[in-house]
Amino acid sequence: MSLAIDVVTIFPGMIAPPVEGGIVGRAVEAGLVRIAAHDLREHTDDKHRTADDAPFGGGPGMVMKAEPFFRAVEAIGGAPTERRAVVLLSPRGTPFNQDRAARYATLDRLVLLCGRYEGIDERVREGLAAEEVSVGDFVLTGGEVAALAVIEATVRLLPGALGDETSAGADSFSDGILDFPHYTRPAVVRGRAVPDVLLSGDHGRIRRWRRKEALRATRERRPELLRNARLSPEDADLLSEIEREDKVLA
Ligand code: J9Q
Repeated sequence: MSLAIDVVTIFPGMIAPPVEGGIVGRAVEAGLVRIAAHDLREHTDDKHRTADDAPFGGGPGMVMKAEPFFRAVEAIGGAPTERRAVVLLSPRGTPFNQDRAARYATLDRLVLLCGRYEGIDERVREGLAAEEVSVGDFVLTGGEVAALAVIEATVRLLPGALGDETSAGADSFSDGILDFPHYTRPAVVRGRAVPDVLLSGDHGRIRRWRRKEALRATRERRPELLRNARLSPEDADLLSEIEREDKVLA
């Protein structure tokens, strides 16, 4: 069975063109996924199609009203037996990551709710048992760009989405650490040479060097990832080497 993705937004035009091209567009054409953007304002009930209102308790900004989201999700429908997640994009959410993308890729339906920065009435999250998800610690005006990130990360994991050449399993993050650095021709650029090992033809040494540089980058830039990474005994050796090198330089 294929995945259905439904996006609820006041800006459906922000979703359509990005999902028409690239890997996602090809997956749609191949029938691996169906993507629909639904205009939240179609589910408002006044002549101005009002989707937001002032916050109870006062303060600046506007809060998105609950009832249009409930109606939009009811209109999307779906079989009672389908495996579904409702996801609310918000900077208050738990961090989106590759494990979550892999889970979404196993579902029958993914419903993405886009609000504006000030937020959506909390009763939407409660009433729809929505997972509140963040794609990073920065301020967006609305959830649409965050929803596109979730769509791309999820769809490329669907079997067949990447074609035969590439496998999602070989990607950065598939084992929870950062990727190694990459080089292509020419061998010298503006006086900067490619690391010798990559020209050696010794595939054992190359593999070990790449793994070490992936671990080094992770340790320097994202040390918190090493806590949960799937590390082998060789990885532990490489990390010890890196630590010894650091001490020599210090
Ligand atoms: C809706 N900043 O930010 C990071 N992940 C999601 C968001 C977000 C935002 C504003 C509105 C989502």
